Amino acid sequence: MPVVRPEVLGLPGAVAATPEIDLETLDNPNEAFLELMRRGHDLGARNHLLQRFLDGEPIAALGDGPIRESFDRIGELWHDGPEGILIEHRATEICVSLVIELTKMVRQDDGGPRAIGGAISGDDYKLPPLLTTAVLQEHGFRAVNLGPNTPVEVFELACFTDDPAQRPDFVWMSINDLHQDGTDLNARIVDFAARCVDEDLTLVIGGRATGGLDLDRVPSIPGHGAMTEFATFVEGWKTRRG
Ligand code: B12
Repeated sequence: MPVVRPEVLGLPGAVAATPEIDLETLDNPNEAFLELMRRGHDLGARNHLLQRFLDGEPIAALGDGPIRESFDRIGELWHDGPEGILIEHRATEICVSLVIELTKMVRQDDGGPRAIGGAISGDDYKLPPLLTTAVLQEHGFRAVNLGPNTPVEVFELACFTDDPAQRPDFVWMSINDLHQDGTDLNARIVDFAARCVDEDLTLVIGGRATGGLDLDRVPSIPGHGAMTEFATFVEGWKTRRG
């Protein structure tokens, strides 16, 4: 029997099966995803993303492509009033659950390197840490996400624990809002980065506000503005590590 609505069974279906939106007129698939997100069409957005994932697009490419591009556009709508804010908040929640779902679809490698990270203090953005974690898992890491708004002391605790079994092999920070909360956040991050260099722990930073950090003291710390670039970096890192 034909499956009429695969999404109710938890299966991805063709985007064309989203009858109320004529996505066929949109030749760029990222535009189709934007349209689904703009309308809050969670099942359609899920079908679209899962289908592209199953067709072979890596999570990093989905993050830099449909996800980032749609938020670049949705992020402008608040200028037009509260409806724009509604669309933005709804789209964020839809996308958070989609990225979590993608993370569950990648193979878990029990022997993979351990990675930990999150977004810094004052940075409330959920999607960049979730996407970073998903990309790391897709590349065979055992990745732990500390989520948004993580104080530097928590990174220190997680990374420099005395228990060798708990120490990560790789740490990352997502910096999308370099919020100054009275403490000198920049200096704290740089101190943490210097300690990572001393203890031979790889630290990678990424995100929209990375350029606002003064990293002159730790020039060897890699910074990435996109997930595809980061995915290439982690593959090289794994090869160098052997
Ligand atoms: C959703 C959203 C919010 C939500 C966040 C909800 C949540 N809990 O996640 C809420 C409502 C909280 C919010 C609040 C604010 N926001 Co806001 N927000 C956005 C929006 C629409 C999407 C952000 C997002 O998740 N994008 C999707 C992710 C996947 O893309 P990305 O962030 O670009 O990340 C990519 C890269 O940077 C990189 N990357 C990111 N992190 C990392 C980490 C590593 C390790 C690596 C390797 C790579 C990497 O890879 C990603 C994929 O390519 C953006 C618009 C936009 N253009 O992004 C505005 C936007 C960022 N916000 C903006 C503003 C102004 C604000 C507020 C100040 C508004 C206010 N007046 O209160 C506050 C500040 C909050 C704070 N303290 O941080 C502005 C920032 C302008 C600027 N010059 O910086 C933007 C650009 C909107 C706009 N066009 O005006 N926002």
